[in-house]
Amino acid sequence: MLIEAAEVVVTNPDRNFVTLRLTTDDGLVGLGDATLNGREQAVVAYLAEHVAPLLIGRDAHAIEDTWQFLYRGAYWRRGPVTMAAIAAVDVALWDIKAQAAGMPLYQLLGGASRTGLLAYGHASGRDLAELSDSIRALQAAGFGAIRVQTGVYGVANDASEVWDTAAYLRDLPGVFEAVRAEFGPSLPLLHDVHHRLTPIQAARLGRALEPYDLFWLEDCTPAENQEALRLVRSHTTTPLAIGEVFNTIWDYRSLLQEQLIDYARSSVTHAGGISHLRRILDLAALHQIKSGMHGPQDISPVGMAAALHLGLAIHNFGIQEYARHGERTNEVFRQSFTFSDGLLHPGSAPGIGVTLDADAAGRYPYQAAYLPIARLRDGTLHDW
Ligand code: GCO
Ligand code: MG
Repeated sequence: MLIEAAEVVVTNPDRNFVTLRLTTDDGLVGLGDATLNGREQAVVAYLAEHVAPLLIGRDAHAIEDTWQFLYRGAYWRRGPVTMAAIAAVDVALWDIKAQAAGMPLYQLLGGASRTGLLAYGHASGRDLAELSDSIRALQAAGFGAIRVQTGVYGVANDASEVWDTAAYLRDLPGVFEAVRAEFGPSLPLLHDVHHRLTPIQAARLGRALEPYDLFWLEDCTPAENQEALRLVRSHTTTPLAIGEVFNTIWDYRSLLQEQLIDYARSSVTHAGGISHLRRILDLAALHQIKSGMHGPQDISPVGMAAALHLGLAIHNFGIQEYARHGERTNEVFRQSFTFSDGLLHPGSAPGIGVTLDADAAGRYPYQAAYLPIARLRDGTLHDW
């Protein structure tokens, strides 16, 4: 079975998405998500100009050899653009292989290791009243785990935000005290620091939040310097999640081998696809670290579906982020996965279970859009 066509589809139903569509000489169509929020066109060019021409005529079943060909054959390795492009090819080929086998992809990855995947949703609010309403709305929608953000990140609706670390460190414990008082001790609560603290500030926050028993504290400090987490780890037992901006196993090496984190956050879309993220999570499993795959709205339904198939099969699944997509996105991407009683399931459709409606996609052209930035009160640029 040979790859006969490789097309890059860019569409913007509720936000920009980049999708690779591979077609075989047997007429099978595989999809891969290649969306890199704010840098979408870089991946489009990488795929359309440099990868797609090389794929035509290759054996569609040769997933591992194609992965190695794209990783080693490019000479220039790693990085978010390269690994998103490789991920899209990898997932599209796994989609094709599972369709050819007539089974949902998770069956090729070892079969189901659980009945469903615990999902968490995003609650936010500019004050405690708004936050409480947001949490209740997610509970009503069936979520059994909730990410709590307030006053910062997640509610900023302008392109830049003023950030005040001292105020954040002073106020956040009180937010969780109020949430625990209203929603009780057992609701799994998560929080995303979004790379904004120094290691010692992160250590202080982790310790201050211990009474509120978080499921995880995410991106507590920028982790390119993986060793920085040794300081945080030595001061707090609050579970740590890191990795949504990581794209290869090399980004995680110390974090995993020294058990400096509890959850690895990479998505299939940004970490080289199913083939590579599985390697990362197998290394994580050696150190009792679980998955916490990134699942915001800028991971497309194709990337989400791939994450669910992998998450259902691996033993060390932890939790799946599920920000839910808008109506127009669901019009473009027809999905088989389901969400009920707090659990996601990839479904039993052959492949990854997502189809792309090209006509609908064509109705929503690309529009450049960028992530917000944050600045300190004195104007210094800060991590958003
Ligand atoms: C999360 C992430 C996102 C990112 C976004 C970047 O935990 O879901 O931090 O909110 O900001 O995915 O594109
Ligand atoms: Mg995050």
